[in-house]
Amino acid sequence: MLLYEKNNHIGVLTINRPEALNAINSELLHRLHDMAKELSADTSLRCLILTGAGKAFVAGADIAEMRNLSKAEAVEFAQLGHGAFEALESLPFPVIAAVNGYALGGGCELSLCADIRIASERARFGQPEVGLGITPGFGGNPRLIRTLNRADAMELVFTGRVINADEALRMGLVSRVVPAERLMDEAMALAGAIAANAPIAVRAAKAALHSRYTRFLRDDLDKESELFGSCFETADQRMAMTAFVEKQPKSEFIGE
Ligand code: DAK
Repeated sequence: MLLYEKNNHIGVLTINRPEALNAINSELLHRLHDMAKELSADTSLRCLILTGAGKAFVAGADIAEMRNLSKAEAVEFAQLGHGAFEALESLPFPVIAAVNGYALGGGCELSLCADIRIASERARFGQPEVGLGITPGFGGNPRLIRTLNRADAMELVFTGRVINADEALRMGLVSRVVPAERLMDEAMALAGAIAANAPIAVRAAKAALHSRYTRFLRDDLDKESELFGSCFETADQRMAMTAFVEKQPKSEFIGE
């Protein structure tokens, strides 16, 4: 599920579940958490690139696994996700997300745990959760509101609209868009520029930049888990997720 390589102080971590467009299930969350702990202890690492195998970065949390969760299980799933994502976000060196394709739902949220996002022109971003009867649950709400301007963050979450790489650039969700075949070279060049700088200074800069960004983030994540749980076991959540898994059209939402 995870592939890892390291060369010249730069690590490349690839989410590798292409048959499900790298959708994140609980096993993958455990592996990501363990991997983040391992990487965090590697004092020779100066930068990490995070990407996805195949045509997706990550197409979201695994809807098939999620659809029958109870409210309590959903809160637990959110907490598992928050733990893994926070471990990645708090790695002591810079992390670049090289977004190669779909970054939807939990995938967009995973990319938000990186310090820098660069996108292939084929990348697509979105938080489609409200169309599945739930809220974003892996930190999308607090991280988007810290990353984008308020109107763009609200519009993305409330509409569930999927945006292309150019629109993501306009919103400041990514810092550059590159041709698909150049994505990993550009990510490597960026990582190389970071890795050529003084590692103690770069780690210190990351800690300084994160200080404000992460203030109150934990409170906001706890609030998100609670609200996320409240959407489960509703008729709308069950209907919308079942429709996705069974490849059927959705019925109208009824607010129950
Ligand atoms: N989950 C599970 N399987 C997925 C998946 C997903 N999110 N996305 C794709 N797949 C699977 C498809 O079911 C299909 O499987 P097979 O039929 O081949 O077995 C395979 O990947 C290929 O997908 P498609 O055939 O659909 O490929 P297309 O190119 O036609 O379409 C697509 C690509 C990305 C437009 C489409 O796959 C799609 O709409 N996927 C779902 C996108 C989505 O809605 N993502 C957001 C998921 S909700 C939480 C924390 C976080 C979250 C939720 C809870 N808690 C704290 C509890 C986050 C929620 C989400 O991420």
